[in-house]
This record gives sequence, C-alpha cells and structure tokens, in this order.
Amino acid sequence: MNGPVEPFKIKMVEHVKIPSEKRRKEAIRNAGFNTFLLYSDDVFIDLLTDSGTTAMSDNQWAGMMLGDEAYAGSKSFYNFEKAIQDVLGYKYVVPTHQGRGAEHLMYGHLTNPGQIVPRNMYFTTSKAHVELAGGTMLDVIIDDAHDPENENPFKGNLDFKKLQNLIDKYGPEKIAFVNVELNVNMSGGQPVSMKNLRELKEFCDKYKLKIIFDATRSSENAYFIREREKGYENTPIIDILREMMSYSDGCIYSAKKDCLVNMGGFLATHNKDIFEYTRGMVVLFEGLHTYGGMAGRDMEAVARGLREGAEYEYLKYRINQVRYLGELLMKAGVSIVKPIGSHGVFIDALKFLPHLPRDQWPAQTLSAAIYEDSAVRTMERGAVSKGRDKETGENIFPKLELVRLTIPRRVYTNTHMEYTAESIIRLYKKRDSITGLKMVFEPKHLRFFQARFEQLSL
Ligand code: PM9
Repeated sequence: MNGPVEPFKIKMVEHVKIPSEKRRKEAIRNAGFNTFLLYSDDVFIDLLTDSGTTAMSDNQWAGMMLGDEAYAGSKSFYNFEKAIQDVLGYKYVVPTHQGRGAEHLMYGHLTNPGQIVPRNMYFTTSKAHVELAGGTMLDVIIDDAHDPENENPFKGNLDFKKLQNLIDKYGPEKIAFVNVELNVNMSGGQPVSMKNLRELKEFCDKYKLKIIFDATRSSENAYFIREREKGYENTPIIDILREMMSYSDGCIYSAKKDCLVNMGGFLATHNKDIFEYTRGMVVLFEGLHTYGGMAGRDMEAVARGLREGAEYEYLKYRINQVRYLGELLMKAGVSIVKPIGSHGVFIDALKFLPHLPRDQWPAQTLSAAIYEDSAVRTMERGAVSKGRDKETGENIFPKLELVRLTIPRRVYTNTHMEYTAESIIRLYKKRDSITGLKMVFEPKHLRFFQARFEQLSL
C-alpha cells in the first residue's frame, strides 16, 4: 500500500485543474514571486497552510445547520465552551474570531512595555502582538531545533539554561510570562515533551512566572507524546491534553488547525483574573463574550471539530500522511527537517540551493520555483518571515531557511502527495539552474504576506 489509509470516505468533491506552463510563469511573476499573492484559481495543490483549509466532517456540517445565531447567550457558545472544558480542562473560555484575536487580548494584557517574553520559538503573529504591546519575544528552544538533521524526538523543548540566563540578565519582574508553543511551527512542527512541560511548571513556580501556551497544534503534539514518551503509549489523547494544559495558566488557540474548521479561535485559562480582564476586552475588539467574532454555526463546528481532532485514529492517519510525503522526498535525497513534523514537511532550502546567498532568499526562491513547475503552492519559512531586528533594522537570517509544504487536514489524497514529491524531485535534479530573488517591496508588518520580489539572472 502506498501511503496511510484514510479513515473517512469522500462525500463531496471540488474540481481543481493544473494551469498551463505559460499561465504558471505569468501568475508567479504577477504575484511578485510571493506565493501569498497568487490567485487560488491558479493553484492546483494548495500547501500554503494548514490554517482554515480543513475539510469538515458530516457531523460538523450538521452542527453548522444547528448554529444558534443569538447575539447573546447562544446555545452554540455553551457547546463550544463545554468542548474546550472537556478536551483541554480549562475552566474559563473567551471566544475570538481567530488565533491572532486571542493573541491580541492575552499577550496585550500580560505584556508591559519593556518586558521580555521567552518562548520556545517565535511565531510571526505571536511575536508581532508582543511587540505591539511594547515587549520583546526571545527564543529559548533547545539548540537541536536549529539543526534540520538532528533527530531529537522532542525538538520543541525549552532549554532551561537559556531561560535562566534571561531571568538572570533581566530579573524575573521583567519577564512578562513564559510562552510555549505546542508543536513548534517555525522549527518544522516539532513537539514538546510532557517531561519538559512538567519541569517548566516547577521552574516557573519558583519565580512566580505565568505560563501561557500557544495550543494551536496541541492535539498533534499530544499524539507525538503518546507515540514517543514512555508511559503514555496507551493514554487517550484527551487525557494527555488535559495533563499538558494543567501545567499552564492559560492558552491562546487558533481553531483553524487542530479543531478542523475554516474559522475560529479562543483563549482559555484556569486563572479568574486573566478571564475577567480578557472577557472585558473582547467586547471592544472581537464581539460579545458569547461569540467573539464567530457566527454561532462556526462555534458549533469548532465544538465538534475539537473532539474529532483529538481522536487517535484520525491523528494517526494525519501524521502518517505528512510522513509519507516527507519519506518520498528523503528517498530522493532532498534534505528536509527531521524528524518529520505533524502539519507539514519542511525543505531545507540552504541545502537545496547552496549556491544562493542568504540575501537572495533561497526559501522564497524555491517556493516560487515549485509553483512554476507544478502549480503546487508552498510557503517560505525563513529570513523573509523572520523580518528585521527591532533595534538595528537589519535583516535577521535565522539558521533555519525552510520551505513549508503544509498539509491541509482531510483534503488531499496520497496521490496528491506523490504529484508534489515528483515536482520537487524534478527541480532538485536541475537545482543549479535556479536563480535567486531580490526584494523590491517590503511592508512594515509581517512582511512575508505582501513582500514582492524580482528574479535575478544567472
Ligand atoms: N498560523 C500558519 O499558516 C496562519 C497564519 S501565518 C501564515 O501556520 C500559531 C502557532 C500559528 C498561527 C497561525 C497563529 C495565528 C498563532 N499561533 O491565523 O490568527 O501557527 O488563526 O492564528 C498560520 P490565526
């Protein structure tokens, strides 16, 4: 059998087509070599992101029809709240339109100007919201995470020495809170171990520091704990999730990933003060505290999707489909981040295009070249995403310069994975002929979304 067997059957299809070579050439140039600026009509297989791109189940669609659209006190909100309480174990829930709405409220509340937010590894929107509140986000992930070849099974873990150094340098009062991303997106979908979370809680209690999770891909992290951490082999995913969350004060959550929906988010907490403050603020920015920017039907879909997304059989298929694509590439000699992560395969662009200097944006270049070859849309996750140093204004060139092939949940078949792998392998064979890019337009915030590039000649 090629690839993992899907634990579902397909009830509805959406037609997609491969644009001609001429159209692909034109489309990527019109988009300034930025895959975010392509029209989706020009895309055959869309691996830009796993965010909001899920296929929902019949159970979720049935829930959509039952959505209660009352402005206040919607029945759907209480189903949403109950699902979060049951699956994650938090008592208090504040709905938001998507993850960054929750980041705005939570990080904005807990960060004072001049404070530091240590996090295993930054995520673009998270870093931007901490900076908007006047803080600085600093990475304290273990060194192994910066090495694509390192096979540590928990490459998302925090390094306590790095955390201690920050506390010694700035003093505990300057640390706003400690932020932990569960399954670290920017390092390749790498999990945090339960042991690391347990030890972090003991560490932070000594300094009375709050711990806030970015729990966006926590169900996928829980799957890895069950697969890799001694003692959890037979533990239900929900029990693993509840134990993970017990080591935090609260979390932000983009429901567009592990909750298997197209839109939604929330923050949740065990802490009454955080709850009271953010519940007060949500009405200013998102909507009333019983909808927070979502329609009733969206909350109903999240409630059902959070439970479905924590089912072991589903997660097993999901993670093995990503692995299937990664293994096809590895077999052909393409360097990818190892171990293969949960939500995507990350190509090491520095190894793929070693002839390009960093300021010719190797990952951006490769992402554009993949589109031009096959109409597969991927995303840069390297120096363009990282942005500039806040103090010096210089470009930051992180060790990881990656192209992310992000797999939407329950959307593509294993044959789509094979088509994608064939395109990348074809390019790999003629990689010396690929030329770099020059950035010609750079927006101030989250530049990777809208930056434009021109192709350099050989
Ligand atoms: N992640 C992703 O594609 C979508 C936006 S950036 C291209 O990976 C984490 C860990 C995320 C995330 C979004 C957000 C923001 C917070 N934390 O997109 O606002 O991966 O729902 O969530 C994206 P929203």
